[in-house]
Amino acid sequence: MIGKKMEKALNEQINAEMYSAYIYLAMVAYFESENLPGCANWMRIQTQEETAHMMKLFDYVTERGGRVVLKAIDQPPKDWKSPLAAFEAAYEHEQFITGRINKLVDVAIQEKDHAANAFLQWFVSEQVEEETSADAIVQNLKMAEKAPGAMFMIDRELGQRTFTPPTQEGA
Ligand code: OFO
Repeated sequence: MIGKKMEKALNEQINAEMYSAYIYLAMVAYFESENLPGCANWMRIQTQEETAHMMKLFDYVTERGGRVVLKAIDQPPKDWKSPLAAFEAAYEHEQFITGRINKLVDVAIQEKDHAANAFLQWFVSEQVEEETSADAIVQNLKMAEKAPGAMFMIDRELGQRTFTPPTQEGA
């Protein structure tokens, strides 16, 4: 059975993951409007990943005898001043989410909830990947600013990304 404090903290993270899905969905719309289908595809996959993260938390709370309570999702921004600015915002957002995951682990430790701590370790590892992948694209886009045609190549590469559900990643 999950404790009330852990249940509340995980419910807040469910909302945060939904916001993550929402902000990346707003980026899909932005990139589509900029005629960058590859960037839009990358963000579309990111939205699917965030939804999967949310469901992973949802199922855990339910399995542990807790109650999921959904709250309103904040409105994300509509526009970014450049593709680089959008990916920088994505990288910053992932750093924010990493901080939230670390605080959730702190709650699990304080509450002596070893099951929640073990469950959350998947998210700890996932955040390393989330930050690394967003930062790599930021670095590529920074280099592309000085190379004509590079944006086309990056967009094409980002168009190759496909979605792998977390359950197929050994989690
Ligand atoms: Fe759910 O990892 Fe990104 O936000």
